[in-house]
Amino acid sequence: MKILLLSMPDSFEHMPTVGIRMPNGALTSLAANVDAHHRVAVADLVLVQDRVRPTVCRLVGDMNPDVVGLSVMTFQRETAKKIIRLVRSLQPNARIVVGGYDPSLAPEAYAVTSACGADFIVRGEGEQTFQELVRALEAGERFDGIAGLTYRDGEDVHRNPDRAVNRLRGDALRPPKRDARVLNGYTLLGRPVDVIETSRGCTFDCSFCSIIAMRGRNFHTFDFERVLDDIRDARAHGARAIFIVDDNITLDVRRFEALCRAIIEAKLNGLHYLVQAMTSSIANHGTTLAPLMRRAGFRYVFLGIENILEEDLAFLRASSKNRERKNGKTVGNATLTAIDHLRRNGMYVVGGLIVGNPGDTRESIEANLEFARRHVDWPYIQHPTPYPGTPMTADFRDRDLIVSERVEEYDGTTAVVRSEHLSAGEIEFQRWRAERWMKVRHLPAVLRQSPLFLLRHGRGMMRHTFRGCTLRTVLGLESERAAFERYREMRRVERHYVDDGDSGEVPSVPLSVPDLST
Ligand code: B12
Ligand code: SF4
Repeated sequence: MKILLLSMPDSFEHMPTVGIRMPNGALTSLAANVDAHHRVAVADLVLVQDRVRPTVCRLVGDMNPDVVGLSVMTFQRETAKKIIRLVRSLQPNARIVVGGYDPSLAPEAYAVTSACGADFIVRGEGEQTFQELVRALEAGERFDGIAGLTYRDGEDVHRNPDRAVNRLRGDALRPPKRDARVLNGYTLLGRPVDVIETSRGCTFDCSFCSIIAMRGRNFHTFDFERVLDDIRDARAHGARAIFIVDDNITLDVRRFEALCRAIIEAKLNGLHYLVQAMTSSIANHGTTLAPLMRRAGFRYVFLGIENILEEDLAFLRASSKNRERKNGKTVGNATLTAIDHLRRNGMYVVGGLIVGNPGDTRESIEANLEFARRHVDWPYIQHPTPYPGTPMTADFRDRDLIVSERVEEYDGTTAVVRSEHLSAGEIEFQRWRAERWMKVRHLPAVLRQSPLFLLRHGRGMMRHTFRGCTLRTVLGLESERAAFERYREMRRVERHYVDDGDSGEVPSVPLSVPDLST
């Protein structure tokens, strides 16, 4: 069968495509794990953000796919629906499959109408479910035995039982098939970038995170041989930077240290690595871990600081992963020690913070912003976002603090919830105004690492960072609020990655769609 797999073009404020265009790791893994005789093409639409419609038309026209699969996050839902509608108009017989976080956690949103609904929803991990689905489609068999699948049959929707998570041992999953990609141009500040995985899952239960609703609390690892081969393959396909997309690689610190050693021994430490990490693991093991990470080639570490105030950490259920321990005793918050270990070993800290929680005031947000100004290299400050299925969403709903149900705004930097003291707009304004200048301060570091990139794209990066501002704003002739409103309007307009052909706009689907789980 001919299979076209697409990831959505939507990006958010901290991922300007001028500097960052990451591949979607799910699609190459799905491509590798269907039976070998199928023809699979993978297209990451973030690479063609300004020409989504012609690209999809060309791909569908060239390939005449039997199956089109879409990988979707929640804030990309509306774009996904437009693309489904477009594909249906071009290739009415193609079967449409959706997967990823949003279809898994809000399957009801994808099966409402035949015009923009999907035929199949793959919930949770996708490789095996998709493999079995493609087999069934090819053989004309029934779908009722395929775990993890929701499917439409006429007007009926069937939800098969969940699939158990993959334990990743041995040959459970074939490594990603990067040759299936039909678009190129992945970049991280001028370096060709790729993604790899070494493990899946996490055993914590932070209230804002989608992982637990997606797959439960568990942690499974790939063998190092597979990981090293995967890195070699990414390098052979041109990558010079590798983003390790594990949910939480720092859960098992001894394993992470061994992985660093394996990377060094395999002489794969000439690449630049980026990773997400818990502050507690880095703080409590930094003396041995951080130097090893540096020798292995780690450059940027995304630290899940979440918030510097205990009350907010408790709300986010992120206190335990941010604790520093000495001699078996908790001695306080781990963040500063973790930052110190990383920086002393020449790594940059991407500071993940979440501001705008229910109890937040102007002062508590400012305390977090001031912390970011002083201690992180690149701010990654977000607002709490009520993604489907997370405990935090239920909490915000109970307190009646959600102000927007338009999921296309659920990108993390658009405030869609208010606090008990501040409006959503005020929260976003406060963050936006402060964060732009923090990003400017990192430019000398970018210049040192990627001088050519900065020469070529520095203006574009600045234009993105200060979107909405004009000369009048810089000269103080208009208020920053005016610039902020202009920025929000630009953001609203740029969310329309696909013109819809007919009405131009697709109305948001209300979250209270009927339960289709029978
Ligand atoms: C890597 C990553 C990124 C990377 C790369 C994203 C990319 N290009 O894919 C970067 C850093 C760019 C990123 C950014 C963002 N991310 Co992100 N990211 C992740 C992370 C860490 C791992 C995802 C991954 O690659 N896993 C490995 C692959 C193999 O697994 P997978 O994606 O789950 O795919 C499997 C299944 O979902 C399924 N599947 C997926 N797609 C499809 C498609 C089909 C057809 C089928 C059949 C199956 C299927 O099968 C796959 C294989 O088993 C997750 C989870 C986490 N711990 O935080 C968050 C996560 C996906 N990100 C999230 C979010 C919100 C974002 C941001 C909006 C903001 C933010 N919080 O940072 C931005 C926006 C991105 C943008 N386009 O601008 C949320 C999504 C929540 C939701 N409900 O939508 C997650 C879950 C984190 C969270 N906060 O809970 N992200
Ligand atoms: S530690 Fe990270 S991956 Fe684990 S639940 Fe918390 S945010 Fe999610």
